[in-house]
Amino acid sequence: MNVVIEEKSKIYVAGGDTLVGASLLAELERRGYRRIVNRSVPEPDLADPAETDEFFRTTLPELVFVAAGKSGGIEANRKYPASLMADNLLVATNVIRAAHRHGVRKLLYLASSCVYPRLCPQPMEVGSLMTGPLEPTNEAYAAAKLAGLILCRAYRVEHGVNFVTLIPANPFGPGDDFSLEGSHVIAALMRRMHAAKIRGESTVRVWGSGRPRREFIFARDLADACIFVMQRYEDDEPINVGVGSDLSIAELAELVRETVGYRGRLEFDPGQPDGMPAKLLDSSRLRAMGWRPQTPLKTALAETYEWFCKAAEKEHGDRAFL
Ligand code: GFB
Repeated sequence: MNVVIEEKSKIYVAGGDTLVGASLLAELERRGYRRIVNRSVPEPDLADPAETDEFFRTTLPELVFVAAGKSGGIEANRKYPASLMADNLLVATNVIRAAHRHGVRKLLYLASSCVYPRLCPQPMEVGSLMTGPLEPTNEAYAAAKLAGLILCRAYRVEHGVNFVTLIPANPFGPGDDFSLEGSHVIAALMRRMHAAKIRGESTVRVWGSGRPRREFIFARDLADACIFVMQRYEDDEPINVGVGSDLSIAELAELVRETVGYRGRLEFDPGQPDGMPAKLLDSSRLRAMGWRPQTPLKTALAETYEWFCKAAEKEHGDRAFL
């Protein structure tokens, strides 16, 4: 049942305004796919079942990438667990149901690496899913993502549809959320160090102990992997998508400092939560299928920072962060 995405395939990226969704749209367009639903029809409110159903009924996409649903870093997860969980449950349910009802040929659901247990053996294998308690700081969001993953599997069992799940490492890149409350670590540190550089401040705070380890994937590489998986992966078991290596938050902070050109000191704040101690995915299955990430971390950080500087300047002009 391998799916060949043809130039004329009708494709819908649910959540075209999210980091991963926007990267997917850019990548699909770069490859010459012409019939992208997002380009001609505005996306509905995917938390609304009737609107979502009507959108699928009228647009009839053949292939659907599900990159929709609210998300955020550790702080947003601590403050807004109910909003994040409810939105992601609604979006997953509405999109998956409508996709089945309106005959979508294949659907790719994007989960998140926080679906693994807090103390999962590293690297995290799909077999470890649901073998232990979730990380408390993102339990609600993770439970919703797990529900989406299981819902895809349930639709396969009950209706024989071709719905698959991809579990990505932590994505980042141009277009990321750089807001104080919503950002993940890379965007947050870039923003803070950029501001400190401009204001001439001597220290920048880094949350937590600096010891947690994370695996990061550049959004463009993740988009490439999503298209690869859409074309070649058919199993009911989710597939991990990572780059195969991780680093500590302290190491990451140093890399961001180099990228930004900030010369001050980094100060760790143990009063802030660490979240999961480690989150490295076992991506051997995808590797064995021949997929490789294209962008080294340093290059990806530089590209992200360049985008951020331009966006900040556009919004605030010379007064950015002064
Ligand atoms: O990126 P982040 O919020 O995502 O945090 P998670 C990663 C690590 O960076 C944590 C540390 O150990 C944070 O304590 N960190 C240091 C910071 N400074 C900062 C900062 O200024 N901002 C932020 N945000 N972190 C999220 C989950 O977990 O990742 C979601 O909450 C989702 O559910 C997403 O899975 C991919 O990897 O900890």
